[in-house]
Amino acid sequence: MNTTKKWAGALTMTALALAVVNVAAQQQTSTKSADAQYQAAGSPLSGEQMHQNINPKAPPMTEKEFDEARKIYFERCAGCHGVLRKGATGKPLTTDKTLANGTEYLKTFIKYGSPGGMPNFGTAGDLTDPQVDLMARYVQQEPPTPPEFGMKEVEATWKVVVPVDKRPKKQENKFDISNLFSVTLRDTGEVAIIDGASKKIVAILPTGYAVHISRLSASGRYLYVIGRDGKINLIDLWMEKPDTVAEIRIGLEARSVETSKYKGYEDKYAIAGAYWPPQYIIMDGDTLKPLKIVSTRGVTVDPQEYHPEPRVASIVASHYHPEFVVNSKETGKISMVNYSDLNNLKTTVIDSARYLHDGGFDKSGRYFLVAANASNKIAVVDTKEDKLTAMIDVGKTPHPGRGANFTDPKFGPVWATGHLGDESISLIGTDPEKHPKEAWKVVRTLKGQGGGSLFIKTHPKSHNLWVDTTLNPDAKISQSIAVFDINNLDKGYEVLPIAEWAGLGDGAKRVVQPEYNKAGDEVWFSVWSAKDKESAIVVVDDKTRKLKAVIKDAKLITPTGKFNVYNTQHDVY
Ligand code: DHE
Repeated sequence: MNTTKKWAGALTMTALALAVVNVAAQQQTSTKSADAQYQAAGSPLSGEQMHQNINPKAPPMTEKEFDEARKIYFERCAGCHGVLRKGATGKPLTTDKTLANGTEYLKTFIKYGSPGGMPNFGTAGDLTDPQVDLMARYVQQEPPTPPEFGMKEVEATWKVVVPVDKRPKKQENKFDISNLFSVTLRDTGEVAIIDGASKKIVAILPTGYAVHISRLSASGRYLYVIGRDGKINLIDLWMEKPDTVAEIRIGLEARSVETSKYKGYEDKYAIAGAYWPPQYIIMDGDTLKPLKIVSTRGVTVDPQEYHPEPRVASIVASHYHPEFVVNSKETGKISMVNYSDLNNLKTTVIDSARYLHDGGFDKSGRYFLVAANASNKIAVVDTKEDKLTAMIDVGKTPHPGRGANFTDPKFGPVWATGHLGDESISLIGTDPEKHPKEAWKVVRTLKGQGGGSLFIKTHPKSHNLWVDTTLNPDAKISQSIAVFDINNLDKGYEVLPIAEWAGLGDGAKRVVQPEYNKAGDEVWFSVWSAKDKESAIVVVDDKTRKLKAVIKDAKLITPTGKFNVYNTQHDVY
């Protein structure tokens, strides 16, 4: 840690105002809410050098204590409260607030949690009493600032492993590339490339830490994967054994990557969004050469005030203009970034609501629907007109992944999302021309197994709608999947015991992210356990809903996201 003042060493605590003990919070001893559990994943920033000013009004800490607290903060708290503690899904923890609350009050919150969603870190056994005390003192210090990551730092990480002229001129392997799956092996820092037909692992490639998503170039030749640590691997699927041909780090923490899809720009550009520093970077598509960095720092939609840390959430590529659709979480702004002239960058900024997270296109590919999760809304953007089409109230904390498009027998084309915060599944009408009355309204609400849903999926050739409940606290629910018949939605859902079908030993065995093969006749599910436990991928026959295959391998550690090349390339979901 780079301290600007010397630490005075351990001192006794200064006098502190005793805070009112929140009885409701004390009584709350339940497990973490699905939402809090989801946000609580560790940030790679815990290992970064940071700049720190001491706050003389805060209870003193030794440098060692401070370092330990900082690590805990980035592992457990930053996801909700933000790097600079300005607040996101969690409340702001800036020192004007924390100093006013005082140590005892803060300790109560950290230990017992709150009905508002703060996890009970103490009583749940995640933090010891001394650690609770440590964190209560830490949040009264000024938040340390991680370093910036500008072009100099980005360029220093850029590596072209195989130059473009040394790469294959045509496909050198025999795989059906369009039916390969890129599978995140979250805790080993790898992706597995699995052949959809044989279900064999074709390659396991080292990547950044905990790859979050994979995306394809417009041609389907190049695969881009991004780690939480901001590292992108560009993988050439034409090589005899697909492998990394270029890599780069675009920031210190990141989740999203996308490629240019507009006619004339196929395979030309890639873009990636960072959580820290809050910025996105446009790169050459085939080498990852960094071309342009744009900061997302700015003013929130409501209230209109400056936010220093608007993390870049989902990014998709427009089919109507040479544009990327970049969603900034904390400001609630959707930027349509035109990449036709990078030196004179034109961006249309659309106000929606906070906090923007994940989303996908409607069936036509014209409208992009994105979850504003803390506002319990879906924002709809018309990528042809570059305008906000609608803001739609849905259930609690929508989490669609890319969502699911299908034709409701009564209401016509719809796009659906599940929710982290309740069991509802909202179906939104998406055809303003033939079904204007239903367009951009919730036309139907289904009742699923429970809250904690992360992903929902169907396929144009299927009549099944699959809804996971990965983060539901009830193991029976998190280890199974609900499937609805699209032609008979009133009938309710059938439950398939996916984790049981995997035939694994003990472990969390959370069922996560349905993904179709190219033909749309089978669905893949990850059965996700901890790093030291066995996990698997379960393949279900879409027509019969019966088990088709279980993919197991000692190297298949913590599989989460799976991205079928064709479906990802063509936005089929
Ligand atoms: Fe994700 C998509 C962020 C936790 C698996 N996740 C996304 C996207 C964002 C995001 C911004 C959209 C990218 C896009 O479309 O461009 N995810 C975050 C978080 O900030 C969060 C809440 C906490 C964290 O620390 O990362 C988080 N995500 C998780 C998980 O715990 C999951 C289940 C397991 C994991 O790998 O970490 C997870 N996220 C995924 C997957 C997708 C995703 C599989 C892509 C789904 C798809 O079908 O497109």
